[in-house]
Amino acid sequence: MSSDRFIRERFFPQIWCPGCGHGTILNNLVRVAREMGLDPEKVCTVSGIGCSARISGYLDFHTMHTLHGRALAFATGVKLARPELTVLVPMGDGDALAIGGNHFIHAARRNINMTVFVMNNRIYGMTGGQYSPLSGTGVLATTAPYRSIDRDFDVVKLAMGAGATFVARTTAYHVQEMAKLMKKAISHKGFAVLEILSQCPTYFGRKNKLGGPVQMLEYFKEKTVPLGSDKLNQDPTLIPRGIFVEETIPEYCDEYAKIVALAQEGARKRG
Ligand SMILES: Cc1ncc(C[n+]2csc(CCOP(=O)(O)OP(=O)(O)O)c2C)c(N)n1
Repeated sequence: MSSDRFIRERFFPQIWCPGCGHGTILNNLVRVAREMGLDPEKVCTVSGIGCSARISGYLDFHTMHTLHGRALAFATGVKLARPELTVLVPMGDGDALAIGGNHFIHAARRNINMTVFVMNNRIYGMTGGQYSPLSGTGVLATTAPYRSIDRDFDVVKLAMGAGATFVARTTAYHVQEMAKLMKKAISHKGFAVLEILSQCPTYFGRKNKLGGPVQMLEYFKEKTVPLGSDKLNQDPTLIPRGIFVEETIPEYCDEYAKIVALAQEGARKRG
């Protein structure tokens, strides 16, 4: 099947700024869908609101563009109603972990079979560069003109703590690794989280004087290392990439189907 089959051409040109990492993620998702032989009729992409969330418009699957921070609630409904669908949930860091943080924790805890891509650009891109829970201290943002004093947190650790059964991290620089991890995350039966560090040159980069998209990609190249690398012990500022958790435990829709069967059996017995 050609890549065109996965693209909704009438939504183009896309809205992202030149050099935005989100375009690389879209490109890879299309490639991965083609290489995995996904049937577009059997995939549902559910997103909230944000630059990242726009990705669902560009993919010619079943798609739902829902409410900021509520993509996982909608995705849970879709998956429970139609468990045979492959459910993909692309989210921004604000969408997933500020307004949507509680949904993120509980979807992970349930181990419902879907794949979350946290497109982490450490800023609210769509609304003009407000700082997000993942911006971290010392960052300049439109809502932190004298630098942010709020600490960030580690998405990977949060996902692991909340019980996600596949947790991985990559960056927009590591394109082939990203494709590999996307395939693994999509194939995983359970709640899969793939954090993708993505550059926002317009708000995060410009405000923090990080240079253009090329310099921001070089930062990902230099400041991240594969999990297990010795360098992680030598330099605590390095960010590990790779698969942190991959485990199989009962999946939520399967367990729910068993409860439905029990309830039906009970109803039959009662007459
Ligand atoms: C309930 C609600 N609150 C706030 C907004 C405004 N809003 C739209 S997108 C967004 C943040 C987007 O940032 P992020 O999720 O990190 O994605 P990005 O645009 O950076 O990809 C906000 C605050 C909204 N649409 N709905």
